[in-house]
Amino acid sequence: LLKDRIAQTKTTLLAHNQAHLLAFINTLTETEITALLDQIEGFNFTLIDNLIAQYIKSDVTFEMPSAIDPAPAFPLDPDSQYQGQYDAATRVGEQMIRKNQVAAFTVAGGAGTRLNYPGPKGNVPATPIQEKTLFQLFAEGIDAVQQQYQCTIVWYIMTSESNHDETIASFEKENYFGLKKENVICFPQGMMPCFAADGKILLDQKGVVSVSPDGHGGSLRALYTSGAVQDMKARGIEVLSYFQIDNPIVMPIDPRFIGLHANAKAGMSSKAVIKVDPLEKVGNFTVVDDKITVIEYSDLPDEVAKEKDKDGNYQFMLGSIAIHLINRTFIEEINKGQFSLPWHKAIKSVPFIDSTGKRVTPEHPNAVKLESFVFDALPMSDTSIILSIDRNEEFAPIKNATGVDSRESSKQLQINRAAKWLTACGVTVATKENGDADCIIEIAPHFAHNLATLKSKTLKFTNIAAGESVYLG
Ligand code: UD2
Repeated sequence: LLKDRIAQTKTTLLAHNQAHLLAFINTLTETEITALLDQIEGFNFTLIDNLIAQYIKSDVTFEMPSAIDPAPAFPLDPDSQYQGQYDAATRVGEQMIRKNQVAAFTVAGGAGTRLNYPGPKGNVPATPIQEKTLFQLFAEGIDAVQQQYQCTIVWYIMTSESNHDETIASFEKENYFGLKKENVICFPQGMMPCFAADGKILLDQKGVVSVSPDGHGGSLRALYTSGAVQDMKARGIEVLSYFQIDNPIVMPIDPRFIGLHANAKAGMSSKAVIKVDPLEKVGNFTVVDDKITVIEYSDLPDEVAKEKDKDGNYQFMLGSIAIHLINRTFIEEINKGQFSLPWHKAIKSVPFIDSTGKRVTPEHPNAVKLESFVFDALPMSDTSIILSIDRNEEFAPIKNATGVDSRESSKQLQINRAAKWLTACGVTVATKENGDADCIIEIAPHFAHNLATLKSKTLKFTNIAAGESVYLG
């Protein structure tokens, strides 16, 4: 039987110019051979051939649309008319939350190579005093919403092959951080083979093909194939609140955003920040063919990014911080329609087995990884809204080991937000000349997950002096 499988796989691989994947089969045990065949049989070689032609062998460049317009957004500072809309939307969102129609969804399948942290990024200690992990922080944030609205918030988490078991183990070890185990659902995303520049798939070991996660865009298929969407349907969940694992101050569930999205009958929506400058490295919200479309910073020519309107203001200042709402029915519809997202190419250093069977760890980028991006699904939605938000309130990413977007910079942003909330409650907080809080503050989501909740608390102090450490938990 095994011989037959090997022969069949060989024929397929020869037809697709990938026969080298079985080059070391004679050195493998039967179990290793079976695992290798399982892996290879899982690939769609017709798709892979197309990808190699389109993305690896050709010098693919982004095709700039012939016309792009700035995207409209609900403003950060509403006038009285918008305020009325916002208040009504908040009531709608709260109603949906109370009816258990909203779930949280975290994409946590990335390799996190820039952070250089072993294991799931959700285990990174993130908060300034208690060093709570990202998983714990989100769990507490989700539970705070459950308490506030006396509801159930199911939490879907997309992992990848390389961190799925460890993610589950982290939740098991910590007793799901107080959440009910049946309401935390982890599922792995799809994997893509890694390619050499000539289109040959790389071997990671003699019996293991080199693969990497297929990008956060893979979530739209993985939600469907894993059964998560069916689970949502069974529980009456209509909307997923999508956020990345790397942003500790994200609002896991935002009633106003949910209400604006629902009232507009949108399929997929986004939050946006005003970029700090036109070339900031985040996706750009634009309108292409009447559809909200994100163009990655690397694809938007600098001269377009810097275009000004007739009043002299930069036109394309709405940046994507990867916070979305996605309807269950939208995911069902696109999957029934055999959707495909464009692939984006990343050139990386990937260890491989060379033709002599030696494992090489290259010093320079040698491989192509292909990823799809979730925001590329936005134009598939008939309607899509954008809500402008204050980055100081909702965006403190942890991406790098040091410097910009590191744990350190994120902690300062977390402290600054806590200081701002406390100041709004009448507390005097020591501040540095550059505006940063000159103390260490951490507010646990269980204590207050937003300013309104903090305002309802009786605080036992009116002042935080320079160098002081205050934990509200
Ligand atoms: C992303 C956005 C950028 C901006 C920024 C905000 C892209 C291409 N760019 O940049 O426009 O919004 O975030 O912080 O998205 N992930 C998976 N599976 C994968 C790959 C990634 O789950 O296969 C998760 C990963 O765990 C993380 C998130 O997606 O939570 C972001 O991934 P990234 O580091 O590739 O995106 P980044 O920071 O370059």
